[in-house]
Amino acid sequence: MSDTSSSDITLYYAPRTRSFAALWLLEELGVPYQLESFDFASGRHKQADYLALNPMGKVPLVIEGETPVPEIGAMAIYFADRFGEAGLAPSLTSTARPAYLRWMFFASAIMEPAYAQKLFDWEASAATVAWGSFEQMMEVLTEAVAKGEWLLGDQFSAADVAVGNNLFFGQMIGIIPQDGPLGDYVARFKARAAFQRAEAIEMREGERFPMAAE
Ligand SMILES: N[C@@H](CCC(=O)N[C@@H](CS)C(=O)NCC(=O)O)C(=O)O
Repeated sequence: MSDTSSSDITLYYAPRTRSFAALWLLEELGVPYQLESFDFASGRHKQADYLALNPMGKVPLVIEGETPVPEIGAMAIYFADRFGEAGLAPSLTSTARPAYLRWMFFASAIMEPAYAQKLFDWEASAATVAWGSFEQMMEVLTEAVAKGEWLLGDQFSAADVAVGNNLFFGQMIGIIPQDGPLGDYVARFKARAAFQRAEAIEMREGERFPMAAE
């Protein structure tokens, strides 16, 4: 493993994908990075060198030096700690740390499969599957974002990026409401300067790689 003390960060990115979460995270952290943007049609994410770094062949992928950091949750936790001065992660001994980690896992282990259940109309017993149900996920999250400005209260954290990116995406596909506590929370994070910088990059890259005609 190479040393990560001097940072040299590259984000492998494709527009209109979950890569937006990593872009927004890096913009929130305010660290320099290189953007390796590509279109899925190029098959870049299925080439051998890429698969050696992320065997899932998915984006986003961040490389620090020679160290690959795949999976949004892992990169959010790792980089928020790595660049702690940005204030995106409660310290290891903070009483906010368990809630922070809980929301990180909520994004990938509960929201993601709950979205899939809703989109693909899966029948599953809420008591048996790990994510409960889409409705239960929505109820828990709606209540949480109604309580304060951010998931941890006053402190915006990398967990807001992980959960927020899913909500942003969920609004685009019409399964997350535009109004009410969830809509208000989305509006709050969309007003952040880092989100808007990331959105401008996403739009620029989307124009570079337009959606293929059906
Ligand atoms: N669990 C992954 C999900 C990433 C993911 O689903 N990426 C999709 C795009 S939104 C992808 O790369 N799909 C291309 C493919 O699998 O061929 C993460 O958190 O990073």
